[in-house]
This record gives sequence, structure tokens and C-alpha cells, in this order.
Amino acid sequence: MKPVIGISPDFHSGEQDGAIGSPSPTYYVPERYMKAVEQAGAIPLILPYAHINTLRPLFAKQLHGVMMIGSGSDLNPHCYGEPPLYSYPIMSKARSEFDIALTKAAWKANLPLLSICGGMQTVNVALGGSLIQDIATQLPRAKNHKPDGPVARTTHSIAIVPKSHLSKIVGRRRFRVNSCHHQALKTVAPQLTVSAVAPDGIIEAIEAPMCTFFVGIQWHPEHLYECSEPNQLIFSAFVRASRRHAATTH
Ligand SMILES: [Mn+2]
Repeated sequence: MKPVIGISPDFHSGEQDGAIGSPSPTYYVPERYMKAVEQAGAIPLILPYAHINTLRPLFAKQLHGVMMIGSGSDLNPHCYGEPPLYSYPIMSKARSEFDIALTKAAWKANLPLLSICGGMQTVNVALGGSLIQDIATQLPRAKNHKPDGPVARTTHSIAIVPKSHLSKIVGRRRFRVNSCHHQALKTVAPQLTVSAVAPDGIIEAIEAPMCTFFVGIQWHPEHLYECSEPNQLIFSAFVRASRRHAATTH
């Protein structure tokens, strides 16, 4: 039986940004996220930004996991009680409100959840954590976590916390990852713990130790899994947990 993974899409309002060629509001998901879930044995399903109560019936049976993906724009710092300090593009309110509500609903329903890059940052904020708004200016001694070049290029290593879920999933203490983020986690939400850090101390993965699978990663495994065993293992562990969840709800 294939589990169904709900994916929260990215969104263009159609006004300020003609980048995807549509003049009207448009949902979209980079294909790599869909393929990564599909090849691991699940069915990816794009969710609309409906009111969370409209979607809630899905949480009982039809949805077996949730994936939160990255974004080109930043979560509005107001979401974690800070004014915006810089002029980076801000994520649409439609998306940030939905992503925060979806995270809380998935948490409550104990659904397996994998969050990636900006998705991990949103999950942390949804559960009460905060963000560094710009690594380069707020932590000038940190390395450049958004270097030029292809997203699939690995640029720094991560050290994985022993005995964490992540260490059990990937079966190793460190490996090299890609890096495409100018923000990072500052305070970690109370229910979450750090499971990997970069050599400069930037948080690269989080998890909820009490959940079966609630993992956030700051790099982009969807660009690496085809040629990288640890990244492949993250998607297969996520799908395995979702399949187990499906079995318990039927
Ligand atoms: Mn990084």
C-alpha cells in the first residue's frame, strides 16, 4: 500500500512576480520534491491553501505524511515576534498562514513530517522557535551558506548528533551537504531538538524526539538523493513511517 504525502506548495500572487509566467495566483511545487517522494514509494499530493478545518478530515485517514518545502522568500519575521531587519522578499501571507496551520495540525495528528530548508524554518517558528534573519550580517563569522553555483553541489559537512533519529536513519556521523539558505534557526522550538550542525555551528537539522518521524533538514536532499545514500535514506525512512501511519489509521 502506498502512503499519501501531502505537500504544501509554493505560491505566486501573480502580481509582483511574473517569474512563472502567470498573471493570476498560482500554486507550484518544484518537480524534484515530487519525484523524491514518488521514487521512495509514496504518492505525493499537492494541498491547496484551504482553511485548515476544511482539510482536517484528511488527517484522520487519507493523508499519511506531510512534506514542507523551501521557498525563495523569507517567512515574515512578525511570525516570530520580530520586525523585518532587512529587505529580502517576504513570503505571501497566504502561504505562511497555511504552512503554520498545517504544521500545527500535522503535529497534533502525529503525522510523519519531513521539512526541507525554508520548510524546516517555518516548522520551527510554527512550534514556537525563531530565526536568524540573515546569517551574513547577524553572524559574520559563519561561512557562506548560500554560495553561487549549482544547488546540487555539496559545500559543507554536517556533524550529526549521536543517537538522534537522524543518526539512526543515515547510519553515519557526518557527510557533506549542499547549502542554499541565507537564514537559519536561532531559538529551537521547545518540542524540538538539534540533530545536526555545520562546522560553524549553524543548525542543519532538527527533530521531535517523541514523534515517530518529525525531521527537518536545512539542506536540499531532493537535489542529492539520486547519487547520495544518506539523502536517499531520509526519503525512504519518511515514506516508511508514513506507511506505518497509514496502516494504523485503516
Ligand atoms: Mn548550510
